Amino acid sequence: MLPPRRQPLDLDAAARLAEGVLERDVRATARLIRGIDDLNPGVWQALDPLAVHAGKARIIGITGAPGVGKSTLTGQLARHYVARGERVAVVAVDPSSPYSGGAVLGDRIRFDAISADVFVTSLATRGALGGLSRALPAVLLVLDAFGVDRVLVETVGVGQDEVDVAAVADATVVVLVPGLGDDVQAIKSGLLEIADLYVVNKADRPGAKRLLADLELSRESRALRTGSRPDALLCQALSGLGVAEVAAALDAMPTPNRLGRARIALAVKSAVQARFDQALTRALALRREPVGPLHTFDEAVSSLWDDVTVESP
Ligand SMILES: Nc1nc2c(ncn2[C@@H]2O[C@H](COP(=O)(O)OP(=O)(O)OP(=O)(O)O)[C@@H](O)[C@H]2O)c(=O)[nH]1
Ligand SMILES: [Mg+2]
Repeated sequence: MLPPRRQPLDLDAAARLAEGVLERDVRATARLIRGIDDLNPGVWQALDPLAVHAGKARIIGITGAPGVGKSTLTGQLARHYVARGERVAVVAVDPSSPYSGGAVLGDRIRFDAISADVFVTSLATRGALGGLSRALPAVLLVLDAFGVDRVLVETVGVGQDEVDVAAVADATVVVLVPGLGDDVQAIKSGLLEIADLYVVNKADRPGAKRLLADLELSRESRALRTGSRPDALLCQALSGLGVAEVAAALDAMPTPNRLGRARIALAVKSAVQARFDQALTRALALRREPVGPLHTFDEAVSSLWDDVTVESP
C-alpha cells in the first residue's frame, strides 16, 4: 500500500511555523514536530531558520530494558529541573509511555503532563519508514530552537534506538534493575557500552547493591578503553530517592558540545534519509515486482534508482 502523501507545507507556512517556534508558540512547535514525525517533505524548509538558534539545550538520553522505570525516572528528573527553573522537554520514543493526564494537542502531542513547564511529545516514527534516527535529530533541533534548556529522551533499549539516542545525546543514562538476571552478563552488552551513567533503579528491591558491584567490571573496562569511567548510582525513581544524585552526576559531566553543529549535521542527514526512504517505499509500491523483469543486478539497481530519483521531492 502506498504511504499517504501529506500535503507538503508551502514556504510561507513553513516560515510561519519557524517564527512560531522562535516565539515559543507551543502550537506551532507541536505542529512542526508532528510534521517531522510524519516525514512531511515541507518541514525541512522550516528547519533552516531554526538551525542558527539551536545548540543550547542539553540532551539526555534515558534508555534501558522494558519496565525498568525509565518513564518514572524521566518524570522525576523533569520535575527536578523544573523546580530549579529550567524549561524542559520530554520526548518519548515509545508512544505507549505513560505521560498522560494533560491537554491533548493534535493526536500525539501531549502537553502539561508533568507540569506547565514541561513540553511533552511522543514520536511514532519507528517502523515503517525507518527508525527513531530519522525524526529525532530534527525534533531535537526544533525543541532546542524553541528554547528549552533540557530535553529528556526516553527510548526502550531493545534495538537500534538506544544506539541512535546515544549518538544525539550529550549524556546517556542506562537504567538497570536488580532481579532481571543473575548478573551483568544478562544485560545487553550494547546497553553497557553506551552508558555515560548507570542507574540501578528499584533499589528498594533485593539485589540492587550486588548489581551495582557487578557493574564495576564494565566500568573498569570502559575506563581502560576510553579513559573515562561512567558513574553508577542507586535510585528509587518511584519514591524519588536518589534522583537528585542522578541529576548531580549529570551536571558534573563535562559538556562535550555535541549539541551544536554536529547535531545539526545529523538532522540534515536524517532528513535526507527520511526523504530517500519515502521515495524508495513509494517507488517500490508502484511496482508489481520489486525488481521487475530485468536481466542483471546492475540493471535492476539502475532502474529502481531512476524511479526513486524521479519520485524524490
Ligand atoms: N519498586 C519500584 N518500582 C518502581 C520504581 N521505579 C519505577 N517503578 C515501577 O516500575 C514500573 C515500570 O515503570 P516505568 O517508569 O513505566 O518503566 P519504563 O522503563 O518506562 O517502562 P517501558 O516504557 O514500558 O519500557 C511501574 O509500575 C513503576 O511504578 C522503583 O524505584 N521501585
Ligand atoms: Mg516508559
